[in-house]
Amino acid sequence: MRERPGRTSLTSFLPLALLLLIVLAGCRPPDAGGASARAADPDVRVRVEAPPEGVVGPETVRVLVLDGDVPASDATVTVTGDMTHAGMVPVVADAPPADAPGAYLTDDFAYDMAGDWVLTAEVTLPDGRHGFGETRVTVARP
Ligand SMILES: [Cu+2]
Repeated sequence: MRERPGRTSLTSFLPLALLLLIVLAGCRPPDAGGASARAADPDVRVRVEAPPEGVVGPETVRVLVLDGDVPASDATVTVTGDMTHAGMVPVVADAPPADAPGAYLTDDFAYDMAGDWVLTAEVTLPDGRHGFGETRVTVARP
């Protein structure tokens, strides 16, 4: 009645692997997965600007978009805030065009928890090309 070592290690590894998969999938919200699955055009350059130290509550996030070297003022821009730990609902806000060519500002974005955040801007140009940019912010309690 000898156990086959190969079989034993496989059956003990499988549940672990499944659990790891589930945990990893949970860390990554479906929105962000879909966004990164779409190809970014290398000409669409996106910079996300927010104070690196935030406070729980409203924040204005600024996004700068270049198409090559030319500011792109007719893009559709969405900013998604994800916390770096699992189980949070992402904060999503539109960023309409702002004060300067190629600049966009969120008008309804707010941090809802203290901790580490990743802000991702998804940009779509009128011709359908995409670009992405991100920045990290540490948010404190007010
Ligand atoms: Cu959180």
